[in-house]
Amino acid sequence: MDISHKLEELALSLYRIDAVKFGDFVTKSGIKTPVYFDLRVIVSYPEVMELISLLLYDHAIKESKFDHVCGVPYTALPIATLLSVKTKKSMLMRRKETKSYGTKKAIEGHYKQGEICLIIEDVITSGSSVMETVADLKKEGLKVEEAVIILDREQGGRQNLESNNVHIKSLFTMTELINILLKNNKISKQTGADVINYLKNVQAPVPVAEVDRTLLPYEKRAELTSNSIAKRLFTIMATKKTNLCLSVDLTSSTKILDLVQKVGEHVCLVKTHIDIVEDYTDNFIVQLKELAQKFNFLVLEDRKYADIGHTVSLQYSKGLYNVADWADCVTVHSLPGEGILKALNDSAHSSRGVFLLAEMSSEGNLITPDYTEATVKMAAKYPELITGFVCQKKSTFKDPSLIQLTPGVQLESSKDELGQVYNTPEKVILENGADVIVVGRGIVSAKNPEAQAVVYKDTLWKCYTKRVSGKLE
Ligand code: 5BU
Repeated sequence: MDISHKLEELALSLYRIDAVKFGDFVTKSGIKTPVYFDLRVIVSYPEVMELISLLLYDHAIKESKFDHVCGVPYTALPIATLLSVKTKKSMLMRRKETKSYGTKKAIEGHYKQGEICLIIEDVITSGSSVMETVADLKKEGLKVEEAVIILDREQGGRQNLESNNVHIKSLFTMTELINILLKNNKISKQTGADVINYLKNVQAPVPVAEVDRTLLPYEKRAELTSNSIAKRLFTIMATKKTNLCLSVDLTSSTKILDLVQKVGEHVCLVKTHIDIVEDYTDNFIVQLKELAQKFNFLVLEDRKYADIGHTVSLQYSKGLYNVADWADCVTVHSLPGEGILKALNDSAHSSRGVFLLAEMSSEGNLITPDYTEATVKMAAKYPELITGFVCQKKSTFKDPSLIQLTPGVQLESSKDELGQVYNTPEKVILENGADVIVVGRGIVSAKNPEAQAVVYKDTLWKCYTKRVSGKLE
């Protein structure tokens, strides 16, 4: 077929069915635009859908090698379907909605690792929607080398995608489309000039290349954080060469101080449950803080606050323990909503931090993926307060300035009789993204806790250095 003739026919059809509009609009990437392309309407025009799929096939796909097609949700899905049928290649579908249950897959369809998937998209501006689909497909072990597009708005999307090794073929650039409409007197010279001028001046923001937080060394991450405790903790870890947090779950203050005296030099953080101490006195805290000073570690009170903001601010700064006075950081549940963070933000002084609980280590806990995601979002509003998350998975958050504190760790995988689940240092650091590793009974109940703390410290640090070297096999 005569491709240029068919392309002209398509351009005019798109104009006729209002898939290309001229006026004042804002794109998905937040850019003001005098021209808007909305292909959602094509489902009402089967002849236009057929023409698009024929042109994509002839112009862009015939020569390509691939095993699957995947449309970027949602507008490109019907086109991808037509192309799947035409090429007799299977289709994959990416779920766009947040997954409510852990078992729901991001990619639907049958595929094998290493197979090649071709992306179909209607319009690219920054290229970020295509990149999201590419990222999900790559997570499944699929190869993605090429995307075929109906319209390239010429605002940086092509360059962004090419720099991520996704090659682009498009039916039209915006300039080509405008020229066809001008030639056929569908738009005025002024409108055409406005659009061309706009394209020259307005480029889509380049999506920031995503850094894998777990590959950055602690000292680099110390520079990125807005929370003073995270900065100190990253720095302590880097200088003392330890990412071990001792969870000192003993009920006698003398035993706690005795143990901390022995292992203080090997840890970056000591985690307390102050309400289990049977002989609490203010002097106990004075001595604990002296050890913290001497050995250069921070103190985390694992209080897991979970009440309304007003109550939590009282629990935090009043009462027998006056936690606000001495704990460098505390653990907090997101369950009651943002008020709990507002309360702590107001009552904590500037050199304090919060670890927000995004996941738990215990078997059968009721935290869902949606809860975790909402927790991470909530934290983003309080960068100066939040030190990091208590969580179990690398994918839980991306921000390299925050710290992943992971409990449930022993040298061998196991469980206790009350549902605590233990993973190994290798698993939590190399696979699950842990930055600070909480060990309680693994050290506290050992015959020689000091020697055992050294074993943990060395093993954990080895895993961390392997991780940041990037040489994971
Ligand atoms: P263990 O002896 O290593 O099992 O102690 C783990 C500590 O971490 C203990 O103080 C718990 O209260 C704490 N913890 C946990 O184990 N799992 C979690 O998800 C959270 C805290 Br949050």
